[in-house]
Amino acid sequence: MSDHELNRYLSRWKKRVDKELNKLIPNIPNNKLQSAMRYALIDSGKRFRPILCIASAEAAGGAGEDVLSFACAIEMIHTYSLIHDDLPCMDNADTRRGKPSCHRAFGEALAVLAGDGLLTEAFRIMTEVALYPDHVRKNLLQAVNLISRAVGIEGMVLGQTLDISVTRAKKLPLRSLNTVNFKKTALLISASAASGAILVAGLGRVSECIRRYGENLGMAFQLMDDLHDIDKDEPSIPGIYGEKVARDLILRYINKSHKSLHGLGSRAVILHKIVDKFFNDLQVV
Ligand code: GRG
Repeated sequence: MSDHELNRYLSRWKKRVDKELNKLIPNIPNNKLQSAMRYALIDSGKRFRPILCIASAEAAGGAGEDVLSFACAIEMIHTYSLIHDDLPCMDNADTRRGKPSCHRAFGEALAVLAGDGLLTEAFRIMTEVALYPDHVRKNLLQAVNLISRAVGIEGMVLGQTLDISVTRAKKLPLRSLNTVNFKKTALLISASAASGAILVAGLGRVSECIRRYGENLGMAFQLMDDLHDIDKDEPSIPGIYGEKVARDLILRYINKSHKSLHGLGSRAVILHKIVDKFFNDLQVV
């Protein structure tokens, strides 16, 4: 697969995800809650996590369309985390996805509720059996359980809690920073990929390879983000241990991500290409 073909693949699925999200959270006049949800969600973001879910479903022998609603629900969870992360009581960010953050545009109370709404609606969509064909329905429970664990009190919510508590510490062990990255970012990316495979093929060797692929990709993803935005007030691996340590770690995670897919052969070509693109685009080396 050429780079051009991968770009076409990514842009085709991004459009498909955007169209579906637009249907799932419709524009209802005079509905402030839904307007705030749509403001944060619609026409923004790379759609990295839903596309990973779709590409993984295909790598596991299924059809991307069959997991589309589930993939959109994952994007809704991701968007909720961004809205809440930007709040004054968290990162206090004025902008997100190239425009004023949700609380800047709609006020704090509505932004909190928009995040709550996106999170809750995501679980409704993941479990709305009418949205899925029979062979996917039977795997919904396993996939939803994986996503819940990834974003819950042992996953992203705990990661964010740890992140807040380490913010004032000066020198943190690498292991603690890795734990924050793992919980805050890598678990959802890993679960996005693995859920696609679980939905079409059930739990098993293939979904396990893809889960590990996503875990390593997720760790590299967070380190890349830190590398491009070294914030002196925020403890991060490149900030505390230097860019070289971060770059070396990214290379190790990228290699492990590729290696995790070895058992899948040519079915995993798009998953490999996604790592390469992500790696090249950010010009790590
Ligand atoms: C508030 C419970 C709670 C959790 C927040 C994920 C997170 C935890 C906060 C977001 C802040 C952040 C920079 C997290 C690191 C992960 C990351 C790089 C998110 C941005 O994801 P992209 O690059 O963004 O996929 P787009 O906008 O393209 O979707």
